[in-house]
Amino acid sequence: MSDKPKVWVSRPLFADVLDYLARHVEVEVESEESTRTAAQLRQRLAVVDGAILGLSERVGADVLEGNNRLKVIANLGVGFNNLDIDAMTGAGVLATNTPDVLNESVADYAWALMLAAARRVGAAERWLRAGHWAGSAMRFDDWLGVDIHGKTLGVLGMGRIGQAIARRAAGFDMRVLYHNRSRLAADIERDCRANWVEKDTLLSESDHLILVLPFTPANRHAMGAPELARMKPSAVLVNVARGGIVDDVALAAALREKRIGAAALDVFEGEPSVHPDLLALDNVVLSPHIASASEDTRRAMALLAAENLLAALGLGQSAGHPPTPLNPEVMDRW
Ligand code: 8YV
Repeated sequence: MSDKPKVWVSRPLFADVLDYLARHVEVEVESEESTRTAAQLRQRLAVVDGAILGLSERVGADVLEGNNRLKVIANLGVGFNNLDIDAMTGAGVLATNTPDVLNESVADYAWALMLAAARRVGAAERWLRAGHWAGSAMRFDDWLGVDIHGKTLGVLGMGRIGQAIARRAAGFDMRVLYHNRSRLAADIERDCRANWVEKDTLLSESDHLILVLPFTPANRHAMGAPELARMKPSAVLVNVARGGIVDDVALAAALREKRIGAAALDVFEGEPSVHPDLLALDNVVLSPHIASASEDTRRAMALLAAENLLAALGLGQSAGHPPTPLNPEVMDRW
C-alpha cells in the first residue's frame, strides 16, 4: 500500500493534470460526471485526504459529518455556492476555487451569447437545418434582429468578469452602464468606459443586459417578474452567472409575450434540467453551462485546482500555500 495521501477527482480531467497529481498523491478519478447523493458523497470523502469536485457536488455539514481525515476540497469553478464554507471551516476542511483564470473566456462567451441572441443565430440555424430555406421565398424583412454596435450595454455584477465584458464594448462603440453594490474605483471605471447607475436605471436603459452576479440567497431571483417588467421590449438578457439569479418561469413568460426581445442563458434553475417553458421558445439561446469551456481555460482551471489541492497537503510547487483559498483560517488549526 502506498503511503502517499489519497485524493478523489469526481470527474475526468486532463491527462497531464492527473499525471501531475499522480506524481505526488494516490489519485482515484471517476470516468464520468454523475450526480451523487449526500450519503454517497460522505462515503466517498471519508476515505480521502483531498478531493477535486465540481459545481454539481454539494458539500454541507451532512456530507462532512464524522470525517476526520479530509483536509481540502478544490472546487472546479470560481463560483462556490455548492460549498457550505461555514460548515467546511467548522470541520477544518480547506475550500479553494479557481478565480481569474477564466475571466476572459467567460467574457468572450457572454459576448457570443449576446450576439447570438440579438441576431437570432440559433433560431436561424435551426430553420436552415430543418430545410426551410430552399424552396421558401425569403423576404427582405425576415430574420430581423437588433444591433449591438452603438447600443447600451448593461452589466449587473461588476466583478472581474463583468469588467472584462465591459472592456470588450469599446470595439462595438457601445455606451456601458453597470450596477454593483459598491461603485468601482475611478481608474477602473475609466478603463472599462463604464458608468455606475441604480439597478432600476440599468434595467430600463440597457439594450443588452448581462448578468455576472455571484449566487447568494439574497440574489435569488434578482431578475424576476418586476425586474423584467422594467426592461425595454426589444432588450436582450444574458445570464452567464448562476441559475436561480433569474426566475426562469417569469423569464419564459416575458419572452413568450414579447415583453422583452430575446435572452441567452448558460445557467438554469435546477440544471441540468431546463424548464420546458424555455425549451418551447425560439427567442432564447440555451447552452449547457459552458462559458468557461475553452481548451486553455478549462486546462488552467484544472491545473489551479490541482495546485490548490497539493499545496494544502504540503506538496507540489506551492506546498503549504494554496494559491486561492476561500477559508485560509482553517490552515492555522492544522
Ligand atoms: C464552471 C462556473 O465551473 O467557474 C464557475 O463558477 O460556473 C464554470 O466555470 C464550469 O462550467 C464547470 O461546471
